[in-house]
Amino acid sequence: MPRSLESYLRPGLKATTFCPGCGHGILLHAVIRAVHELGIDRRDLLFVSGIGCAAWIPSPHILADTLHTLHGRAVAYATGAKLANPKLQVIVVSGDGDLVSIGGNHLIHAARRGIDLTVICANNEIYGMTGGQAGPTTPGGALSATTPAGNPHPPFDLVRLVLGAGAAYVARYPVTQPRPLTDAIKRAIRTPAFAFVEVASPCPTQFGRRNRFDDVGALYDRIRNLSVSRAEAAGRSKEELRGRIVVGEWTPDDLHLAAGGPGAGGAAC
Ligand SMILES: Cc1ncc(C[n+]2csc(CCOP(=O)(O)OP(=O)(O)O)c2C)c(N)n1
Ligand code: SF4
Ligand SMILES: [Mg+2]
Repeated sequence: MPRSLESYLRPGLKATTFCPGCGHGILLHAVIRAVHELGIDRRDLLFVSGIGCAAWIPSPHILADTLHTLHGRAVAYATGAKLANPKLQVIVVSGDGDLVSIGGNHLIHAARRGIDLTVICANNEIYGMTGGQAGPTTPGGALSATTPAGNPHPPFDLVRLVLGAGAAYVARYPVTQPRPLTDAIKRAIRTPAFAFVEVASPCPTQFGRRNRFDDVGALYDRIRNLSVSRAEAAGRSKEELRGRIVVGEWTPDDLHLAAGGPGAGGAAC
């Protein structure tokens, strides 16, 4: 991280909480850079997270107000904070399990109500912190602690889920595209309504090892190779897009389009 951004880290931090190769560290950098480039006064910022490895992105790392809350309840706490102090720039950063599994109802109803929140979902396609259980974003066929014979269920397409629920701005980028990811976070923060950014963030320890990506580089190559832009996706059939990560930005006008997320609709492993 460049020296100019170091002031965003809490003094006394000796080490990151993440395993070597975890994508969440890259996302931490993107969030800090976005806030820095927008020039937001740190006293106007509140980060909210639930429980999980991703929930450690803001707290204990970022030197700003942070609410590290209960598993699945980050969006509920964020809603309360925003209602109590509408001037606050409230940014939720949490995991796919936290936001979409146990917290799924809070997510879709906050989108439906149009609450002015920015929600950043670190999607590593698994419950990382608790030992690699499958969740609603785990690709079909993927191996996990709870699907040793392969996940029989298709994952949610988070872009379509949140857009369908009423979000004003939705984006999806992998951590392998840090610049477009940072710009998307900036646009989400600037959106004066419910905005959501899904971030494909590899988990080498729980997803990678179980799915035979012993080499961290190969796990990043997987995300890189699966990613296709909206423009590239436009000319491809549903079958061709199965398991691909369609990246880009969406608004309510795009609701009729199929998006296609990490592992969406089929085996990506
Ligand atoms: C009410 C409740 N249920 C279950 C848990 C256990 N738990 C903690 S974190 C977690 C999953 C986290 O997964 P995710 O949000 O995807 O974050 P990751 O660790 O993958 O980044 C679970 C099931 C809990 N702490 N509280
Ligand atoms: S278990 Fe996975 S998500 Fe958690 S810190 Fe390690 S690599 Fe990252
Ligand atoms: Mg996860």
